[in-house]
Amino acid sequence: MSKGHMDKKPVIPIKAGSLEKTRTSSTVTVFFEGAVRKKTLALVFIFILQVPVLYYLYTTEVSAYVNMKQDIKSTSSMSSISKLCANGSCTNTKNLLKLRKWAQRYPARSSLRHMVNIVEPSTTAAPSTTVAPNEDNLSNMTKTEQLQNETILPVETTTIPSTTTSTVSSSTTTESTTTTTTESTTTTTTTTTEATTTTTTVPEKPAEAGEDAILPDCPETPPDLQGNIDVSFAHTAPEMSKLEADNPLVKDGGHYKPPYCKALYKVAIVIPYRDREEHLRYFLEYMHPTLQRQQLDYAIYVVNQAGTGKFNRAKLMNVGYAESIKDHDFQCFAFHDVDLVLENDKSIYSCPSSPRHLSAGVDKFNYQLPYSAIFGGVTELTKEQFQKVNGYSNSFWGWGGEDDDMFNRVKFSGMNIIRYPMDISRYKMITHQREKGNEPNPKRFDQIRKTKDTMANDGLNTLEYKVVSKQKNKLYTNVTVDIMAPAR
Ligand code: UD2
Ligand code: MN
Repeated sequence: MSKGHMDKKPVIPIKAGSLEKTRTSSTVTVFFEGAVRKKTLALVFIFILQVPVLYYLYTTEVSAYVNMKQDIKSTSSMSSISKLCANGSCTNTKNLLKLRKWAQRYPARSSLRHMVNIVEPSTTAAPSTTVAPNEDNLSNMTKTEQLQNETILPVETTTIPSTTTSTVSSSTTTESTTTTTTESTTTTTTTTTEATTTTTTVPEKPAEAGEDAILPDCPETPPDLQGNIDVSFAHTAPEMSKLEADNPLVKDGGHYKPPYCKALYKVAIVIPYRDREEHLRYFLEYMHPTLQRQQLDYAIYVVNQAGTGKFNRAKLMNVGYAESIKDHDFQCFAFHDVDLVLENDKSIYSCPSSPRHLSAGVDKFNYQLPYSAIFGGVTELTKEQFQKVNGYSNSFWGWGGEDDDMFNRVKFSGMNIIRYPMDISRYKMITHQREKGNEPNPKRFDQIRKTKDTMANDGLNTLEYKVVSKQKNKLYTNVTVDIMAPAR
């Protein structure tokens, strides 16, 4: 086909007025056309009206939501979450979970914990306030341990009052009172003097804040446990200021609570003490992080024997118990030599249903039990168990025997001691000489033979002491105490 032929388009004739005719031919159509026009106008009008409304919604609600999501997703805008939650818009579970995650990632940010506390009450059911004892499996015990669980007849029931006959001279301290002790205590005082501003008046009754109620329970198995801990005393123990900086969440008398869950155990760590300043710093260096990983609500009490008389480890334990329960509602007590450092954090300081001997394996004894009935080093008893045995004896002056007497008390009260498996019960002991004033107690063998007869009238119910000073340092509560020691 030629090009000219292709360009010729057919012309369709239109009759004049035909379209007009079609449009106006029906009154019905006209009516509808009008209606449609009006409707369109109305729709257009409505649409126009929607614009500012939609714009308003977008700029406020939608963008806020988008921003919030971005903020929460972002790993660098903690302040955004803070703002979101602080103004009350962070109330749904997802955001809370995010917030909690954040808070866990940055435990040092007390503001985050504070926010969790503020936001959570409305969304989290309050968990029960009772402390569940850990189920300990006796089958975990070795043969030697089982041997020592032979049944011993319980002693006659004795009424043990929970109060002591202590005389608390003062709740605040002056430097001069503590410097009257030994040279090394003076060094400790340097630390406590630095912390003078944190010294607080010790309340008569435990002041338990209700803040715990809003946190979920911590898990039975703490997630951050690492198992074996590399403990060494080859280096010089860090200065107290460094230890304080390393443990920012420990405060107010060496007290720590897990920030984002409610601890299952409230534990007082009671340390009998005199003139072991470097040991204490090693202890704090290793034990604070370990106890934090164990997610315990714990505080450390260093019970410092004043003066130079004969040392009495057991009586100091009783004082630590009596003083700690004035401060907090502790349910569990770990009686702990200052020179023992735990080497496996799976040995959780949770009081079980039976008194527990924690330091079964000590490097000094080749990580073997020296004898099956040993109950020295580190032990744990619940408040009820400790009251049941009337605490420790107050009458063991000098080295030895007080631990065996406690073993007898437990047995004569109808209880057995238990232990963790030997691969977990591992401690390193700081090497030391025996101090003057802690010479072996020659009466100890005779005393141990009589536990059954003496325990009812020698212990918590006959405890007398005088608090020289009680100071809440950052990493531990120092109780310097006059226990009326005979001269060495
Ligand atoms: C064993 C026991 C210990 C205790 C002692 C006998 C183990 C692992 N250890 O330890 O629990 O029964 O025999 O009394 O089973 N202390 C001071 N300053 C002193 C003297 C003692 O702070 O001047 C404290 C300190 O906490 C020390 C503890 O008392 O760790 C026990 O004294 P030790 O270490 O001299 O006795 P040791 O190692 O023979
Ligand atoms: Mn020792």
